[in-house]
Amino acid sequence: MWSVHEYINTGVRAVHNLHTGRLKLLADTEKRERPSIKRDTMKLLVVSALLCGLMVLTTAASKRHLVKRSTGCPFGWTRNSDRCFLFVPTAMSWARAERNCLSMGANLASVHSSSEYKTIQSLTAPHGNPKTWIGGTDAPQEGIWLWSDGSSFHYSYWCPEEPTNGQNQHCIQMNYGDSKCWDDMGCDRHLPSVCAKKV
Ligand SMILES: [Ca+2]
Ligand SMILES: [Ca+2]
Repeated sequence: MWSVHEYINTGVRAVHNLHTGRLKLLADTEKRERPSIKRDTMKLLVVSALLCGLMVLTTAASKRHLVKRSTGCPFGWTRNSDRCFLFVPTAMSWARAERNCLSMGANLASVHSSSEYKTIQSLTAPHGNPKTWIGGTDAPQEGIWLWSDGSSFHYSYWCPEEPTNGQNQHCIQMNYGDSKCWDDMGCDRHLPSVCAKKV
């Protein structure tokens, strides 16, 4: 018959044979193993915590990525290729319309292809296709048309006989006439507008 003893505050443990009275120290191996087990447990906890942290960060990053990929544009803006477009129904002069676009990190829309023009027209359609400012102007020099966003002016959709520069017309309104084409118009006329900015 054996009895296990632990001597208080010594950490020494022994087995006591009740028949023979022999004491056998047995604590050495166990005493050495216990701190090791504690260290392993701590390591496991730390590694688990790090893994949890990484999973949280990875999940958050992937969610941000998904949000960016799914919208690409601010709420209410419409994406076409690498740009976002916004129809602004409030009637303003061309310069105020440009300044309003600038306040949103955009410019009045430039147009570089018929498909782009169709996209912009689709934004004005729900409002009845009103005459609307886009970003073309020849105000700096008559007859040299520029886009306010600095991009190249290589595509145009002028109406027949336009631009006329009648009475110093230096800004482009779209949706003009039955063909909903472009016309040069006095820049102080108050019209809705379309803003555009890069994604
Ligand atoms: Ca002009
Ligand atoms: Ca004109």
